[in-house]
Amino acid sequence: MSGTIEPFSFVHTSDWHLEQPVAGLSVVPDAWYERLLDAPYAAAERVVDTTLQSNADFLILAGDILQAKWAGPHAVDFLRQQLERLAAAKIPVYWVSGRVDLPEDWPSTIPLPTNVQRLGHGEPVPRPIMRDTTPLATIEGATLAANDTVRSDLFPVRERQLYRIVTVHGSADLSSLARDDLEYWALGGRHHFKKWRRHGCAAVTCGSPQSRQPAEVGPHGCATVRVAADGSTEVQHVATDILRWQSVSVEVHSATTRSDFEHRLREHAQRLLVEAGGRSLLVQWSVVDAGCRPDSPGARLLAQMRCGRLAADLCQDLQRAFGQLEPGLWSAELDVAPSAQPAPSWQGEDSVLGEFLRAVQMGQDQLDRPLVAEQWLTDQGDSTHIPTSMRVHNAADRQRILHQVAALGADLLQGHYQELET
Ligand SMILES: [Mn+2]
Repeated sequence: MSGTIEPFSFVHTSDWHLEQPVAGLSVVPDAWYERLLDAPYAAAERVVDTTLQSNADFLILAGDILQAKWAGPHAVDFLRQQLERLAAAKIPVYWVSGRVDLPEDWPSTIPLPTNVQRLGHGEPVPRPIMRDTTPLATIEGATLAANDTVRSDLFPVRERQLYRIVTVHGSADLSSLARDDLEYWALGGRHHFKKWRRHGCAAVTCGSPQSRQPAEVGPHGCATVRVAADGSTEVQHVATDILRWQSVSVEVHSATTRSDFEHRLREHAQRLLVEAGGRSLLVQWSVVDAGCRPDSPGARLLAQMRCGRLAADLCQDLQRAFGQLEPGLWSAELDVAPSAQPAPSWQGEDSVLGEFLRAVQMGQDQLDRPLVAEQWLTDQGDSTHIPTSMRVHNAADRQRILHQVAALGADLLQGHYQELET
C-alpha cells in the first residue's frame, strides 16, 4: 500500500455471547437478577450506540455473538433489531463465525438484514468495503477447526492497493501475526482487550462487551479504529460494560482493629463506586496480612476472619450497605489469605499448641509418613468423589496442605476463635 488513502473508521467487537448471563455469584440478591440477565444485552447495545455515534463506516463482528438455540427467540430478535439499527444508518456489518455462531444455527425463517455479510466459509476472499462509490479497504475472514489456533498463514500473501483487514475467531499469539501485506487483524475469542502492533500491522482482540465471570475482572468493551490518510491505524478501547468484576486487596496491619477495618472497607467501597462511572460492581475482596506481629490486634483480627464467621459477617454488612444502591456494589466474597507459618518458638511450648505443631512438623520432615485424610470422614455416603479428592498426590501438595494445617491449628489453639464466638 502506498500514497494517501481516504481516511475511515470502524468498530471491532466480538464475544457478545447473548446465550450467557453474568455468572459466578453463590447467592443472587433479588435486586440483581435483572442486572445480571440484562447486562450482556445492554453492553452489546452500547457497542451499536458507539458505532452509530462515532459515525463509523462499518462494524466487524469477530465471532461468538450468540448461540441462537441456547439464547432463544428473545436474543435472536434483539440481535436482529441491533443489526436493523445499523442498516437504517447504512452501516455494513461483517460477521465471521466463532465457535458458537455458525451460520447454519441461525433460524432460517428470520432473514438477516441486507447490510450483514457473513465471512469465513471456504477460502478467504477479500471483499471490498465501500463508502458510497469509494473503496476504503478489503476484508476477508477465516473459520478455524475446533482446537486450532490462529496462524499467520491462514491468509495468503497478496498484492493489494487497499488497506487490508482480516478477521478470525480463535486463540492467538498476537506477536506471531506480523505481516507487511495487511494492516489489521480483527480477532475474536479472548474476552479481554489486547492490542499488539509491529510497523504498520496491528493485531487486536477486542474482548467481550461484558464480562461474564469473576475471573474476567476490569473493563470490557469494543475497539474503535481510525485509519488516517497515511494509512496509519489508531486503536482505542471503549468500555461498554454495565457490570464490572473487581478484585480488591485490603491490608491488615499490626494496629488494625475490627472497627478500623470495617471503616476502611466502607471507604474503599464508596471510592470504587465513584470511580466506576455509573456502572454496578461485583467485588471480590481479599484480605492481606501486611506483616502483623503475633498477638497484635491485626493478627487477632486476621485469625478471627480465617476461623470464625467474621469474614462472612463483614461481607454481609457490605452487601447491606452497598448492594441495594443504584448503581450498586455487590460484595461477592471476602477472602482471607492463609496466615504465614506460626512463630518457630511456639513449637517448643509445653502446650496443646506446641504438641500439635510438632506433629505437623514431623509430617513435613518425614515424607514417607503417609498422610491419610480420608480416615477423618465420618460419613462417606455413596460418594466416591470426596475421598478421591482428599488424596494427596505429590510432595508439593503435601507441603502446602501441612502449611495450611499448621496455620489453621495455630489460629484455633491460640483461642482467637473462642474469643470471637463468646
Ligand atoms: Mn467467547
